[in-house]
Amino acid sequence: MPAPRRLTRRAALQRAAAASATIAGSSLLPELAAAAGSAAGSVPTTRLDAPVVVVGTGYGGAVTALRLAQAGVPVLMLEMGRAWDRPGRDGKIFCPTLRPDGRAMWFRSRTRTPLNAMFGIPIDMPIQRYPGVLDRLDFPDMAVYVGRGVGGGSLVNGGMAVTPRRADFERLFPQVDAAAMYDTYFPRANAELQVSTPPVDWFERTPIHQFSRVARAQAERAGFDTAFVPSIYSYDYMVEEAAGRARKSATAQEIFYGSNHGKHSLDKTYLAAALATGNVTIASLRTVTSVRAQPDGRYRLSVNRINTSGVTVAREEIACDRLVLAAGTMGTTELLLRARATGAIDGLSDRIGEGWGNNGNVTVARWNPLRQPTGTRQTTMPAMGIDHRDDPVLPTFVEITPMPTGFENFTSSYLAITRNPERGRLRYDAATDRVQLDWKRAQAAASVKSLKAILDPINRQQRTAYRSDLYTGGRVWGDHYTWHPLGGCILGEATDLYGRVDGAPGLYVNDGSLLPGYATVNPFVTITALAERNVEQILADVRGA
Ligand code: FAE
Repeated sequence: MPAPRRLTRRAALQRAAAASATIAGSSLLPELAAAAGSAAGSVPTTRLDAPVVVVGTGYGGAVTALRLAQAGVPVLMLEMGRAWDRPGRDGKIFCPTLRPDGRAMWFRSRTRTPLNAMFGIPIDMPIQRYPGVLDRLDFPDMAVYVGRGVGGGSLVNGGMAVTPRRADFERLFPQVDAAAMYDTYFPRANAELQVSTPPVDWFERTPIHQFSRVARAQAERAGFDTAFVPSIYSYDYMVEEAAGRARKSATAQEIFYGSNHGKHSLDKTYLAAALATGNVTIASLRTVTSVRAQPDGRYRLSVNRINTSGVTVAREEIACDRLVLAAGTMGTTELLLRARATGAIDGLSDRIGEGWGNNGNVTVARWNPLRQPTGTRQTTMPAMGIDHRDDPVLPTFVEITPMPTGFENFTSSYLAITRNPERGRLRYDAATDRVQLDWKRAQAAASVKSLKAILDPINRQQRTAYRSDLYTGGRVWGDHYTWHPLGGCILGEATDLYGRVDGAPGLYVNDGSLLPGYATVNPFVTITALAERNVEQILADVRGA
């Protein structure tokens, strides 16, 4: 297909003016503006034109928008979730974790929590169908959790902001210049994300981290090292919150249905800075259903604009010179697989959909001896991990996660990131027009083995056991779901070394789908830093350099 045209600044501004003239009015309050219903066939279609479109407002999309906008390039961002900027009737933007409502989950009539039982009793609750902030994509042997809304995964994640060790990064990305990553892009990402670490004195005495200290002491007694885990939850805020001087969020069980306070989610960092340039328009409640190459070298997106009932109230056909897919591993890969299968874009790589991984995620909880209580008040934001990454056979990073039930539960719980060589495959299913994941439960066995290698010795020493009452059916290992889907459009395989999609000039991927299924630690800092690196190439292309 022809190469995309070089975009002059004048042409870019003209297009952006045309795009924002049409979009801005509806993007200010898109959920309310879109309230009118529509019968099938009567949905109006609007045609728009934009120089650069970014699909998705998570880490990769937010970095891309900010850096292009700072360079004077107008950017239109499309996001299927809502903007989480207005409180509900209870005065809060996000709903309480223990009393969830529609804000909790993406169009479900019942919550689907990962730990779905307590003492064997199911804990999921009925909710209203609404474009809530946490989505769960169910496949036969794997459930994938993702964030929905302006800010993507940053709205719901555990805030753990871990930079991989340089040697580990070099093994994952041998063709990427590690010196540039560690001198420039990782520091830049950490600064923009406002990552902080807990003040050590405070950590050692605060009741809200008793659970961390108990699990640390047990790990160290069994001969394992531990390390602090940085966070995008502000520790300045956390200290005040723990002391009762700031409104409660992390100490009020808030986490995966959104944090009302304290957290530097992307809407407060990258996206706020991007909007402040005046060059970015964010259109929420817009689902991109397909992307297509036009004969003139541009791309066209078909977009459904939905209301808060999930009804499509309008359609938009948007043409652009450059298209950046940052819809996350699942969203980006689905759009590209659909485009390949339907012939909407010729020449896409066979590697699209390959190399999906769950970052070796597996979770588990252990009972503790009664003489080692973990505390009735716990923060939801983890701050410590068992660092077993040096093990040559089963390198593992095990985060000590809270279980903030509000009563003493004598439990230590963990999220492990393990090096599991197994990979799944995303493929397009024409019958449902959706992506399917080929992944079998047995593929998680290596991850469970890695975690057992650390926790079995601790159990032996403490004379304790794993809990089997936190999932219905008596399951012990949380190896059937993931917070960290990665891969599908791997850097240097489905794209070039900067996320430029093979065979499709002007089309870019800049999100977690570029990572090879495993990041050695929690992934968003790596996604952000790589996006910072890749966007420089996108900008050079836009300028025609
Ligand atoms: P992501 O942040 O997922 O953003 C993609 C955006 O695109 C989303 O807002 C989607 O709604 C939107 N989108 C998708 N498809 C479409 C479409 N067709 N049209 C329009 N919009 C679309 O992508 N990682 C860590 O490093 N530390 C943690 O502590 C951590 N905890 C987590 C806890 C939870 C509950 C979850 C769900 C994830 C967690 N993660 C954590 C993972 C992390 O949030 C995730 O890797 C990043 O958010 C991925 O960033 P991307 O830019 O790839």
